[in-house]
Amino acid sequence: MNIQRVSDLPSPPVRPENSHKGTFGKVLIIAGSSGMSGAACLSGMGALRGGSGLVFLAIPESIQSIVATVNACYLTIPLQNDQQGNLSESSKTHLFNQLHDFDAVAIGPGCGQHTWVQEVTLKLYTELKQTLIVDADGLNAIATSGRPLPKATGPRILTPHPGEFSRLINLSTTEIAQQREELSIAFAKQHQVVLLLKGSHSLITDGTRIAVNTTGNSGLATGGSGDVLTGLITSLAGQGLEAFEAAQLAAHLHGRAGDLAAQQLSQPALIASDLPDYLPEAWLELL
Ligand code: NPW
Ligand code: AMP
Ligand code: MG
Repeated sequence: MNIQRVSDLPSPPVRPENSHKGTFGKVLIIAGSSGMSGAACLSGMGALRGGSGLVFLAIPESIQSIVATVNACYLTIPLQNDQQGNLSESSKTHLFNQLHDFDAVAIGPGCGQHTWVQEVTLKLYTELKQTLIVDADGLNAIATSGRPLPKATGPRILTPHPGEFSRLINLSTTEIAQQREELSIAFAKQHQVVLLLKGSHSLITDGTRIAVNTTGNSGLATGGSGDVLTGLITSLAGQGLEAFEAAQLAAHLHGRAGDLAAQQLSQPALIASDLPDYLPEAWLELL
């Protein structure tokens, strides 16, 4: 297989002196559900510390007040859904009518496996022109749709952990562990996406290039860690980084934040909400 191995990190997004918040991207993350409001908050923090100018969180109305008070910098879009898990027509219209305004969109962290998550994920996947990051329940929605991955209308970044990848490709996590690179490259090539297969030494591939992330430690194996990563990737894509580069740089920064956090806090005591606090130091190493 003729694949380019990438070891150099991409340059961080340029921050011109004569700039404003619009310069640094307006991103939307569709996340959270009752019981998993934390996933929305953590991905929002990843996006804010990633450098985005504006971070919008589209979240179920029932958790809006919780999420909005976690950080004053979040902008929130409430989603009304009924007891069957369907999104109201007014919420759909409101959400879809403003999509053109965003520089990058993510769906999945903590969304749960509701009907609306599948509907919105598939609609975004097939219609959104901008970069879409699909994580967690966005990936589960694709896996349970019973259909092959549809054709995309813009760049797509999929960020499964081995359990989520196993649901997407119908192989066991043991089989995946035995041929991580081959399976990731084949999937990215077949579906023309960027795949970030998470774990120790996460892989990032677009089917023609592969990067192996060298940062991070087992302290990152803690609930919510991947949700922070999703926000960070979305932020970098929203600042104009090409999909492969956004995923590669985000994986590096996320892992470095984990390494710096572990030096101070230890690996066992590291929790996902620590990561945004260590992203500034991880950034400073690159600037
Ligand atoms: P095991 O446990 O080893 O048998 P799920 P999730 C497997 C949200 N969160 N290597 C694992 O296998 C997320 O965003 C919300 C091998 C198990 O079978 C999602 O929306 C939080 N196997 C939702 O929760 C904080 C691996 O996959 C399965 C593996 C569910 O996401 C937590 C578990 O994966 C969380 O982020 C690996 N490296 N990693 C919040 N505070 O709101 C996993 N597996 O069922 O997709 O569950 O990842 O927790
Ligand atoms: P998630 O399972 O979605 O919460 O994502 C977990 C995040 O932590 C991913 O970015 C993984 O690459 C990272 N991670 C998990 N376990 C390890 C590990 N043992 N070493 C390095 N990174 C890890
Ligand atoms: Mg996750």
